[in-house]
Amino acid sequence: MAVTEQKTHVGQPVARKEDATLLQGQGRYVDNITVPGMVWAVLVRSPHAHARIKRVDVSKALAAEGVVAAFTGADLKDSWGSLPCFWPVSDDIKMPPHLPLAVDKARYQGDGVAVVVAETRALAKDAAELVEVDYEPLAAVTDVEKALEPGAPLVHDDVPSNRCYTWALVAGEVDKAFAEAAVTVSERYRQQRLIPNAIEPRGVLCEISPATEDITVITSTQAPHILRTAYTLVLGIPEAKIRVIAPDVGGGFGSKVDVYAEDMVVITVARRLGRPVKWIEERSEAYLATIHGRDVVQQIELAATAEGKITAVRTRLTAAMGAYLQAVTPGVPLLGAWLYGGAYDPVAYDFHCTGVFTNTTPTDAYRGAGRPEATYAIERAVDALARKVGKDPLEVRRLNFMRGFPHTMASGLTVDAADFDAAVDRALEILDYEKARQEQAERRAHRDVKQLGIGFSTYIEMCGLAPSRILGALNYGGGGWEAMSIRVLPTGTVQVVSGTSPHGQGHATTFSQIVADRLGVDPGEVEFLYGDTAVSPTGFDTYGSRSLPVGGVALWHASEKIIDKARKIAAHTLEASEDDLEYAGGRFTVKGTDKGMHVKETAFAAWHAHNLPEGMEPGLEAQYVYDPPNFSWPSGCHVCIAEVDTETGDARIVRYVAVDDVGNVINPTIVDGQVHGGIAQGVAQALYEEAVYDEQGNLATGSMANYLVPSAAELPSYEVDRTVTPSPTNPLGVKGVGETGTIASTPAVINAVVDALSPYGITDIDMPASPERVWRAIQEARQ
Ligand code: MCN
Repeated sequence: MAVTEQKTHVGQPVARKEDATLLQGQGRYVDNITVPGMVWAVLVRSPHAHARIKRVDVSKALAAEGVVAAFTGADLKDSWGSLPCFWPVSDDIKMPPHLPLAVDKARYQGDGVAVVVAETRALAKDAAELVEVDYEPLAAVTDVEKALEPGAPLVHDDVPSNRCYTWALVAGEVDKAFAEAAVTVSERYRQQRLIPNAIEPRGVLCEISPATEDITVITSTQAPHILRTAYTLVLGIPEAKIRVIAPDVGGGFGSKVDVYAEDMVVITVARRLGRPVKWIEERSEAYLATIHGRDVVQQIELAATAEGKITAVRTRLTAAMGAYLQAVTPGVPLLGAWLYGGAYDPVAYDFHCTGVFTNTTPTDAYRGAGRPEATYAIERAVDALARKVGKDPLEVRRLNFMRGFPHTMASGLTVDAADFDAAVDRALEILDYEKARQEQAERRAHRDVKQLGIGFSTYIEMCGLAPSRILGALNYGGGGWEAMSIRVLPTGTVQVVSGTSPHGQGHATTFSQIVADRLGVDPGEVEFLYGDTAVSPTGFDTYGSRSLPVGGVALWHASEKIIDKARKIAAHTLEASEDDLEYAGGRFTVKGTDKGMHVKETAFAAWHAHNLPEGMEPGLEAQYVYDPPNFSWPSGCHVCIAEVDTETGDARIVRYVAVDDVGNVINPTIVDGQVHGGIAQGVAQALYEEAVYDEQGNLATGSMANYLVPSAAELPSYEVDRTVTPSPTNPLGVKGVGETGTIASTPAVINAVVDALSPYGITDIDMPASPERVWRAIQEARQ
C-alpha cells in the first residue's frame, strides 16, 4: 500500500503547548497542592560531616505547639530498607546500607537524623530546632584523593581505604602505542563539584486512602515510574498500591531522577499517622541534601605521532561518590567511559575509574553525567597536543576525526552517524575564524589589557539511554526501553499516554507534532497524558536525553500500529482491498477515486463496532514499547571567544557559536532552547560554579550568595546553528539534544581562556576560571 507522509508539523517551530498555563502562573507544583488534614514534615539534619550519633531526644519537640509526631532514625529503622543503588558497576563494589534517616553515624553535613511533623511548616521548623542530638564529631574527609590516602578517616567503617569500586575498559595495545609514540601528552584536570539548581526545589506530598490504604505520592520528580518501584523495594508496599504523580516539575537537570530519603520519610510518617504529610525542600536544604554533580579528578594521557595523529588514550579517574550511593552514583563516571577518545580515532584505549567515598553529599547524575567530564578531558588534551606539535587546534582535530560511519570506536561502541567536518565548516563560516585570529594577534601585539582567546570543542556524546541489553551487560538494574500509547477517541481526539515524564523539555508539543503528522490531525487535537502512574502505568521516564530517541520513536511505532488497524477498518468499510488504499495526511483513499475515510472516522467505526472486519477487537488504540538497538550519538562543534581582562582576571564570553548535529529536528525552537540552557550550565561550570567544603566537611558554598549560578547578565547571546546527519538507527532520524550544550561547552570556554592566556605561557587553569584564579595564574606566570 502506498504511504505518503505529509510533514506539516515536524520540523516546524510550533509554539509550546505548555507555555500558556505556566506563563499565566497556573502551573501546579507540589507546593501548590494542599489536601485536607495535611501536616508538615521537617527533617533534622546533621550539622557535622562525620559524627557518631550518641543520643537523639525528640521529647521537647513533641511537647511543642502544633507538633503531631517526631521520630528518630532509630524509631523508624525497622520501617524501611536501604535506599536503592540500581547500578552495582563491578564485582568489587562496596554498597554500604543507606537508611533514609541515619541511626549510628552521620556521614555528611545534611544527613537526616530525625523528622518532626506539625500542623504547619513554621511550627514544624520551630520544633525541629528543639530536637536534641548528642554528636561525637569525627574527623571528616571531603577530598576524593585524600580519602584514598593511608590513615584517612573511613566514611564507612567496613569499607577499607574508602574505595567503593574499580572499573576498567581496555582495548588494543596501549603500552605499545605509548612506547612507540613520537609525542605524548599527560594532563590532570579537576571536575569540581557542582550543585544542581532547579528553580523548584524538591517536594513530596503523601496521602493514604483510609478505605483502601492505597498510597498516592505527589512529588517533584523526573521519574515517577522508577520511584514507584523504589518505594516498593525500600518500604515493601505492593507496587499496585502505589500511585506516583509528578505534577508540573520546575526543572531537575538529573537531580530529580533520584530516589531520596525524604520520600521514604514522608510516606512512612503518613502511614504511621494516617494523615497526609508534606515536605518541601528549602534552598539551603537542596544544597546539602539533593545530589551533587561531578567531583572527579582526571588524569589523561595521549600517545600521538609527530604530526599529531592520536594513537592511544589512557585515562585514570578518581571519582567521588559522596557519603552514600544514590540511585546510579557509581555508574555516572562510567557513562563517559567510552568517550575519552572524543571525536577522534585512537586505536588503543585504556580507561580506569576508582569510585571513592567521602564525607560529602552523594553525587549522582547531573546534566551530561559522565559525558561532560570525558569531553572536557579529551578536548583540553587535544589542545595540549596541538601546542606540543605546533599546530592550530583545529588542524589537529581535523587530522584525527572519525570518518566513515557506522564507526566502531576503540572503546567498543558504534557511532551510527556523524560529520565533524561539516560542523566545523559551518562554525567557522559563522565565526569568520581568520578575522578572529587576526584580532587576537593585534591585541597581543598591542599588549592590550583585554586579551582574546578562541576555544574549540568538537564533541561526540552518547545519549538516549539506551539498549536494555547493553545496560544489562553493564550491570545496570533497569531497562532502557520506553512505552507510548495512543488512543483515538470516538470523537477524534488523539490521546497520547507517555512513559516519559517531561519537566521543561516540551514533550507535549514535540510529541504532538510527531503524532499529528502521522495521523493527519492538528497538534492541538492531541492530548498528552503523563506524569501519573495511574494514567501512564508503564515507562522509564526522562533523563539521559532519551525521551525523543527512545520515547518519541516508540510513539512513531505506536502511530504505525494505529495506521495499520485503521487501514483494515477503512478497507472493510470502503469495500476495497488494503492494497488499493493510499494513505496521506490521515486519510485513506481508494486509488483513482475520491472515496475515502479519515483515521478519525475509522476510530468512530472502531468504537461503535457495528461493522468491523471479522475477529477484530473494537477500539482504536495501540501501545508500543521500544528498546533501541543503539545509543543516540549527537555531535558538533562549539567555539567560544573569550575576553580576559589581564588586570582583574575577569573572563567574559564575547561570542559563542554552537553547531550541533542532533539528526532530524522535531521542533527547532525547542531544540534551540535546550542548547541554550545546556550551554549555560556548561559555562557555569567553566567560569562560575563550585561547591566547596572546608576541612571539617562544612559546605562553605551553602547558598546562592556564594555558589555563583550565572544569570542572563553573565551569559552571552548564543549563535546557534545545526548540521543534520539523520540517525539511521531510528525511523525519525533523530538524536537527543537535552545535554549537548552542557557536554560541549565547558572545554570550549576553558580552551578559550587558556588560549587568551597563552602569551604568558599558561597552559591550564582550574575550573571555575574565576577572576581570582586567572589573576593569580597571571601573577605567577609574570614572576
Ligand atoms: N527534540 C527535538 N528534536 C531533536 C531532539 C530533541 O525536537 N532532534 C526535542 C524533544 O522532542 C524534547 C526536547 O527536544 O521535546 C528534549 O529532548 P531529548 O533530547 O530527548 O531530552 P529529554 O526530553 O529526555 O530531556 C532530558 C534532558 C536532560 S538529560 C536534562 S539533564 C535536562 C534537559 O533534558 N534537564 C532539563 N533539558 C532540560 N530542560 C529543562 N527546561 N529543565 C531541565 O531540568
